[in-house]
Amino acid sequence: MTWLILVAVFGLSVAQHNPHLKHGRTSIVHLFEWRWADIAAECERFLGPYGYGGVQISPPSEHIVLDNPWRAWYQRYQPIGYKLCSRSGSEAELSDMITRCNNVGVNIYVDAVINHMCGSGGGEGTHSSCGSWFSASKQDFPSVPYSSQDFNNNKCHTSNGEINNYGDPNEVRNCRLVGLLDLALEKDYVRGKVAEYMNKLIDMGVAGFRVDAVKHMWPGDLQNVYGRLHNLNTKWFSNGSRPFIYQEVIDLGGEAISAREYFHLGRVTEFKYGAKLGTVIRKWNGEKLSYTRNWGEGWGFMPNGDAFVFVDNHDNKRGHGAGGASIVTFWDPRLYKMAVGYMLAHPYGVTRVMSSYRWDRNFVNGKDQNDWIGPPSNSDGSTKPVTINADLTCGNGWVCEHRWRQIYNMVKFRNVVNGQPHSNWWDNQSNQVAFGRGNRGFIIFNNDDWDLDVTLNTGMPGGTYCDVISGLKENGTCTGKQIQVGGDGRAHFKISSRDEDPFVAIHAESKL
Ligand code: QV4
Ligand code: CA
Repeated sequence: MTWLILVAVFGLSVAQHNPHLKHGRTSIVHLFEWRWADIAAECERFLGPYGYGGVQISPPSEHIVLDNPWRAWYQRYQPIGYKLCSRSGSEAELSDMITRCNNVGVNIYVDAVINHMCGSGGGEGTHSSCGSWFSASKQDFPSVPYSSQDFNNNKCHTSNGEINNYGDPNEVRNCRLVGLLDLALEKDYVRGKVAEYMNKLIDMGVAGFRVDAVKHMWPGDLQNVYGRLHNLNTKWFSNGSRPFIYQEVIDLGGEAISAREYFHLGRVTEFKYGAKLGTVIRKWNGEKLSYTRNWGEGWGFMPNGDAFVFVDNHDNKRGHGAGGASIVTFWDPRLYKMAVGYMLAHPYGVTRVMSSYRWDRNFVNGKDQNDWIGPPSNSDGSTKPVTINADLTCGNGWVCEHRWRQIYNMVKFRNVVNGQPHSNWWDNQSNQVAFGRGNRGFIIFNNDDWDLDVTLNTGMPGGTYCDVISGLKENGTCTGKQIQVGGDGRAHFKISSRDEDPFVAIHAESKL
């Protein structure tokens, strides 16, 4: 009996940590600001065939439309209701996308903005993505409906109603984050409306949620909301599957609120991961790749089973949020490919690959004045479609990091080595390191300014393998470097410090 209760309690607490990825897939990709129609096509033509397990989509809820700055990307983090028409498309297009992605085994995870509505200075009228009327000044959002009683006005005790001191948990949870009208999630009514929104998406077939601004919500309120969520749609998921929940909490240490407070509710974003990996890859603060022998919990990161990891996200790549200085992004492609390769080879955490659009940066005193610029758009403000070039890359200003060979091949690597232990570590006490994943894969990096030339035990069965960084296995032949593994598992590696990509990766399915 006690055992049964323990199972029930423990079962509940771990249920929302499982991303329900299918067909042995292990990574998701954030298709930031993509249109639903483009994501549907991408699931069928690329993500399914290349082994991606899921997509994080931009917030699908009705949002404010900003004129100043013009159609900033962050308008979607200012909901004005829960109708499902947004900059990415209509409810019908959203629904079609969810169905088509699920049908090729690619899950959809929704970015859920439930801490707040639009900014207090958001005005009044119908300048919203579905044209619903709202008034920010009266705190009136009739399409939900929410009225001023549904916001944390009296519960916030700061003079300007905003969060000024991150050292005070009451302030962080009950006051306004950059002026955003803060929902009273302790109210049964508000909890019900938020859960109704999320349940509608679950019933349509999504696999879970990236929950926005979780630091700004009380764990108890979230527990209540998550507890109201339906099981996943049995058309695509097994009976009794709970939605995957990964919660955005920026915890770099030193604040009153810690990531730990949310572990029992779902996974949590580990922001130390990208900040530290960027520092190591850039060789800042005397960091070296050889110090990553105990990467993961050994570096003070959260427990593996709670962690959701990424090299960069839509905020810290453009200086929003916190801890952005060391973050590597597509703007530094050589370092970026190594960082993403390292993340995908390493067993720690559930991994997310970023996919971006390009914008014109304009740094003044180290701050990008154009950090607000939205996705590639037509003059009427509509988002440009993602076009695909013959070499698999994207056009129209879309970067599509997830389509870079070095990155999609490492997504496949992670699938192939899934469940295998971190093994056969080697380093030169500097920035040359190598490690394997049991007998299924092996990766080696040269981030030093001199050449690497070494023979190592890979743990792999003997044979000729194709390096999936410099090329790939195509019709039984290799378009890149070939690596000979002897019957004893040993292989010779040479990586020039001037190579376009100074790392090599082989896995069981790249064997020729
Ligand atoms: C401004 C002033 C306020 C004033 C207000 C008056 O700064 O002092 O009270 O006007 O209305 C935008 C503007 C911001 C503006 C605000 C409200 O940048 O200047 O306030 O709108 O009008 C994104 C952007 C924000 C943007 C917000 C809403 O990053 O710049 O604010 O969307 O459009 C913390 C949090 C963490 C958060 C991170 C950025 O703990 O949760 O900051 N990250 C998530 C998302 C992020 C999003 C939000 C949270 C909010 O990943 O993209 O913020 O939903 O670390
Ligand atoms: Ca709040």
